[in-house]
Amino acid sequence: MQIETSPKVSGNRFFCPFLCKGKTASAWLGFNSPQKHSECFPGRCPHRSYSNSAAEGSRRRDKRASSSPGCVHSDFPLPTLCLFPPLEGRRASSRPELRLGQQAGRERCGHRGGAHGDIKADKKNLGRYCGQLGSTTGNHPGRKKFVSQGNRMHLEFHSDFSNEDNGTVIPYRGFLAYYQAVDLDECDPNNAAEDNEEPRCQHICHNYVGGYFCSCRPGYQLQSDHHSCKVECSSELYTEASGYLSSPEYPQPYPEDLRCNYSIRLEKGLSIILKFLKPFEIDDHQQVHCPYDQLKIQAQGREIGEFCGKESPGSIETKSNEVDILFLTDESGFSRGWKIHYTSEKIRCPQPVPLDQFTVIRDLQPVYRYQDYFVVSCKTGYNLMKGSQKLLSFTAVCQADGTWHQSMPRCEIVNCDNPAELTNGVFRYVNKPANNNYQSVIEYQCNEPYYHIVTRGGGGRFTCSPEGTWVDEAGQARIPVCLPVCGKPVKPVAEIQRILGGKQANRGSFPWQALTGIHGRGGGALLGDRWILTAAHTILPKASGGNNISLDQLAEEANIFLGHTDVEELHKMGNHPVRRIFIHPDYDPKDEHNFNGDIALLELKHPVTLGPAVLPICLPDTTNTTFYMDGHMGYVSGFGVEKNFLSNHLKYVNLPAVSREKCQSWLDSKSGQMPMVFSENMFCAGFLTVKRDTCQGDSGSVFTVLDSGSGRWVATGIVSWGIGCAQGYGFYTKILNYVDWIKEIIREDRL
Ligand SMILES: [Ca+2]
Ligand SMILES: [Ca+2]
Repeated sequence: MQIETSPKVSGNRFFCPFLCKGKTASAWLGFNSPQKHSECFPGRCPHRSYSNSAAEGSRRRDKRASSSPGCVHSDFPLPTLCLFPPLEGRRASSRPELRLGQQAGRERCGHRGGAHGDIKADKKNLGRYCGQLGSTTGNHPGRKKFVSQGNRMHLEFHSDFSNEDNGTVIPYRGFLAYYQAVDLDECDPNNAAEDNEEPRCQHICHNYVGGYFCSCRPGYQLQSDHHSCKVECSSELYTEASGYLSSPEYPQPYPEDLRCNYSIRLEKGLSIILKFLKPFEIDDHQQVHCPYDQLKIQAQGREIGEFCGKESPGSIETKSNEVDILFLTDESGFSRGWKIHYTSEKIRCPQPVPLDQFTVIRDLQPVYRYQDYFVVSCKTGYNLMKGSQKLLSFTAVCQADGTWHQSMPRCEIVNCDNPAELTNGVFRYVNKPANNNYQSVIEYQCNEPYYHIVTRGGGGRFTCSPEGTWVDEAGQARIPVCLPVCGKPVKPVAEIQRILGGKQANRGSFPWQALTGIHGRGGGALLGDRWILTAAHTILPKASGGNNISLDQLAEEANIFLGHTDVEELHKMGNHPVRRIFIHPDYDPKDEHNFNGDIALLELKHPVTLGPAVLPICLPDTTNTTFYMDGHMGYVSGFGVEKNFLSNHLKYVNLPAVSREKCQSWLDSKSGQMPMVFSENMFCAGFLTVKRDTCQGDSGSVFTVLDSGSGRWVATGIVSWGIGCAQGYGFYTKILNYVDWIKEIIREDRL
C-alpha cells in the first residue's frame, strides 16, 4: 500500500489528496472516531509515503486485519492527515471505505468558497461535504460510509481564504475521517466481475482478506489459470489382480475435455476380464460412431473396441495381461459415464481339436490355461505327422499369450510299402481295395505245381502291421520261400514199358533229365533248381591219366542242358553254366576197375525256373530200402548210344533192380583177369534175357522209381558202369548211401 499526500497550495486553497495505491492497497476511510492513531501530521499534509511490506499474494486470511484502520483529518485551518500502520496482505480487489467525521459546515459546500471536502472513488464523485453535524445548512456526511468498488479512494479538502462569516470568525474545526480496508468476497456470486458471468472458480472458491483462491474437488487438478479444474487421469496404473475403475464423477456426468488413460498391468500368463457395470452412458450419435466421446480399449496394442452410447459392452475377455483404457470426452454433454470391474484369470488356450478321427488327445481337460499342455498320440496303425515329417511324439504347451506353442499334428495311416516279391511265387491282396495300408492282408502263393510254399510258421498270409511292416500270423517279417516240387512230372510214364531197346520219352515225363557235355555226352538229374546230380566219371573219366585239368576249368567248360527231349532243341535253348563241381572223394579216376564213389554234383550259376519240362527229382528217404529190392522196377532215361548211334532224342527204359547176389554171381561169371569191384555203394539192374540197358552217353543219368506212398519219383541210382551194352545187368551208384553227402553239399535250409 502506498498512501500519497501531495499538498498543493493554490492561492490560499490547500489540497491534500491521498491515494491508496498499488495492487495490494486496501483502505477504509471514515470521518468518525478513529480508535487510535499512531502518527499525526498537524498543520500540513504529510510528505511521507507508506508502503505495505507484506508480500503480495499472501494467503493470510485474517479478517481482523480490516480493523487496523488509518485516519485522515483536518485541523482547520490546516489539514491533518493521520495514518495508522499500513494494512497487510491486501489484494487488488480490496477497496477502501471512507467515513467522514465532523466537518466545517456551509450551505452549499464550496459554493461561495469556504472549506469543503470532495470524495472520489472509481472515477466517480461520491460527494462534496461541508457544514456541521445537526445543522440544516451545508452538507454534512453524518455517519455515512463511503465504499469504493476498487482499491482507490480520493479525498480532497479545500479551504478558502478565511474562516469568517459575515465578519464573525467561526472556529471551524475541520474534519476527521477514518478509513478501513474491507475485504471483497470474490466468491460471492453477486460480486462477479461485471463482464464475466462465469464464476471465478470452476470448482471451489476460497475467499480471504485481500483476495481469493480456487481449489478443485478430489481427483481434479487446478490448472495453470488458477481457475479451472481438470481430472488428472492421464496415467492411472492398476497392478492388482482385480479392481474397479470408472469415469470421473461416476455415476454423475463425467467432466469435459478428458484425456484419461487407465493401464492395467498384470503378470504374464494372466488374462484380464472387463465387466461393465450399470449405468453405462457415453455421448453418442445415431449415425456416426462415437463422434463425441469415446471409450477405447486396447490389449497389448491390439484394439479391442471403441464404445459409446447406452448399450453396455457387457463382459470382455481381453486374453491379455496388459490392457489400456482410454476415455476421451469433448466439451459438452451430460452422460453419466462408465464403471468397470476387472478381474483376471490364467489365460486360456483354445481347446485342442483333433484334425481327424485317429488322433487321440491324452487326458483331455475341459479347459487349458497358461502352462498347461496336452499330449497327442494316434490310434494303432496311424503315424503322427507334421507336414511330411513323421513324429515320434507330440506335446503342445499353452503359452502366455494364450496360443499353443505348436499346431495340432495329424494322424496318417501306416503304409507298409509294396510287399516283398516272392521268387517263383506271387502275392495277392486279400482285402479290397488293394492297398498297402495298415491292416491290409496279402497272401503269398508259389507257382504251383512246380513249387511249393514253405512258410516261417505263421502261414502265407501277411498283414500290414502298425509298425509299417508286413508280418505273418506269428509276427514274422520273413516271407515264405517257394521250393521246387521234386518227383512230380506233369506227364509221368503211365505204363510199365517192356519194349526192347527203350522208348522215346515224352516231354514232361522225365523233366529232371539233364544232357551234359564235359568229356563227351553224359546225363544228369536236376536236384532242386540249381544242382545237377551226375556220375563222377563223366567229369573225370577213368584212365584219363595225366589230364590235369582243374575242376574250376572243367566247370568253366561244362555244358549243361535242361528242358527238352530233343538234343537239337536243347542246344537251342542254351547252356546252363556251372559254378562249381563236387566229386565224391571216394572216386578214384585212376582205378579202372572200381567205380566206387561214382557220384558228383554240379552247381549251376543260376537257378533254373521250373516248369512242365524242367523239374527236379527227389532223393530217397534214407530209412526206405525197398526201392533196391530184387525186381523193383525203375526207369532210366538218357540220350545215350542206341544201336551204335548217339540218340538225338531222349529215350527211356524200365528195368528191375536186381539182388546183390545175382549181380555178384553174374559179374563173377563175366569177369576177366581184373574183376570189377561191386561195392556196397552200388547196385545192379536190368535183364539178362531182354536186351534192354543203358549204354555210353547215359552215364550220369539216374535210375528212378515211383514212390507209391508219396506219388513222387525218386532217384535211387546213377548210371555208372557195365560190361558192354544190353548184355546183362548194368551197375548204378546207390544214391541212398550218398544222401547225406549230397545234402551236406547242397546244404540249403530250404532243402
Ligand atoms: Ca477477498
Ligand atoms: Ca461429451
